[in-house]
Amino acid sequence: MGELVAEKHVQYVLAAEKRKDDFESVLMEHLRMNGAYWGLTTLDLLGKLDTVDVNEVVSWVMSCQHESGGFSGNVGHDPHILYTLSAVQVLALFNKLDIIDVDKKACWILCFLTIMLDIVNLQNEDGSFSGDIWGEVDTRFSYIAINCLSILHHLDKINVEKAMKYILSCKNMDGGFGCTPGGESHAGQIFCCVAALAITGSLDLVDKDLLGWWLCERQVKSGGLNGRPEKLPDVCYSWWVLSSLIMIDRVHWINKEKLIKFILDCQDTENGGISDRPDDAVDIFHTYFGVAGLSLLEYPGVKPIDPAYALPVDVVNRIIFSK
Ligand code: BD7
Ligand code: ZN
Repeated sequence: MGELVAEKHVQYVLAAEKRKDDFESVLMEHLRMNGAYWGLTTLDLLGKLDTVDVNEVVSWVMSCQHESGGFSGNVGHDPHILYTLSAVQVLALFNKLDIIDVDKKACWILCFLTIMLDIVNLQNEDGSFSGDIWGEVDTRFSYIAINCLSILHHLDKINVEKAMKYILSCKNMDGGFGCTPGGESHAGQIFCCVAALAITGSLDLVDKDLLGWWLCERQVKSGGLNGRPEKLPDVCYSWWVLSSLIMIDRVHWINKEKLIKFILDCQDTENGGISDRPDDAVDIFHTYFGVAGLSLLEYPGVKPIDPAYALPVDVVNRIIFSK
C-alpha cells in the first residue's frame, strides 16, 4: 500500500491559495471562504499552518463580513450562514477568537456579537434554521448555527431544545436523517444532525445501532464509502460517514485498513492533492476531506480532528474547554 505524500499535499494547498484563474479556482470563486477553511485546516492537520501569513488571511476574512454580521463566500458576494461557519473556523484555527489576543478589542467584540445576533435571528419558530434572509430551511443550517454559537460561547442565546426537536423530526425509519422532515437519509445530512446532537450533548436521542448499521453499509468493495445506497464511493464520504460512526461509537463496524487504502489510492503522488476516487482530478475539497478522513483513522503524522466541530482537536480544546 502507498503512503500519504503529506509534503506534496502541503505544496498543492499552498499553490491553490495563490492560484486565482485556473478552472478549479473559477469554479470555487464563490466558495472561497470554504476553500480557505479546507486548505488551512489541511495545513494545520499536517503541521504546516505556520507557513501562511496570518494577517493577510484574517484581514481578507474580515473583508467578507457584512453589516448583518454574516459572511460571504468572497468579497462582494451575498452573506450566507454556510460561509459564516467557515469564517469562524478559520479565525479559530488562527486563535483569533480570543479578544485578549487581538488588537482593537472593541472592534472584535462587536464582530463576534454581530455574528451571534445574525445566527440567532435565523432560528425559526419551529426550532429550524434558515441559511440567509431568503429563508431556505435545512438541517445543514441547524448544524452550522450550533457549531458557530458553541465556538463563540453563545449557545444559550437560541432555543436549543426546539433546535433538537426539529432535528429529530428529520429522523427516518432507517435511522438516518434528511434535510427536512420526510427528506431521504443522506450521509452529509446525517453528519450535520449527529454533530449538532453531539455538540449539545443529546446523542442519547439517537438509535445508535440502527443508524450505525445504515452508516457501515456505506462501505463498498473497494473499501471506499458512498453517501447513499447504490452510489459510487467518494473520498469526501470518508468524512461524513466516519465522523458520524465515531460520534455514535460504532466506528469498529467498518474496515479501517481498506478505507485507508482507498483514500491513499486517490492521491496524486506526483503533484499532490486528493481526488474523489482513484484516477480522477484532484481538488482542494477532496484533499481536505481525504486528510481529515485519515486523521479520524489515526493515520501517523496527521493531527487528530474533532468529528463534531470539524476542527483540529487542539483547537477545539483551546476554544471550548478553556472557559
Ligand atoms: C453541502 C451541500 C451544499 O449545498 C452546501 C454545503 C455543503 C457542505 C459543504 C462543505 O463540505 N463544507 O465544508 N460542501 C461543499 O461546499 C461542496 C463544494 C463542492 C462543489 C462541487 C464539487 C466538489 C465540492 N458542495 C457544495 C457540494 O454539494 C458537494 C459536491 C460533491 C462533493 N463530492 C461530490 N459532490 N457535496 C457535499 O458536500 O456533500 C456532502 C453534504 C451534503 C449535504 C449536507 C452536508 C454535506
Ligand atoms: Zn466528494
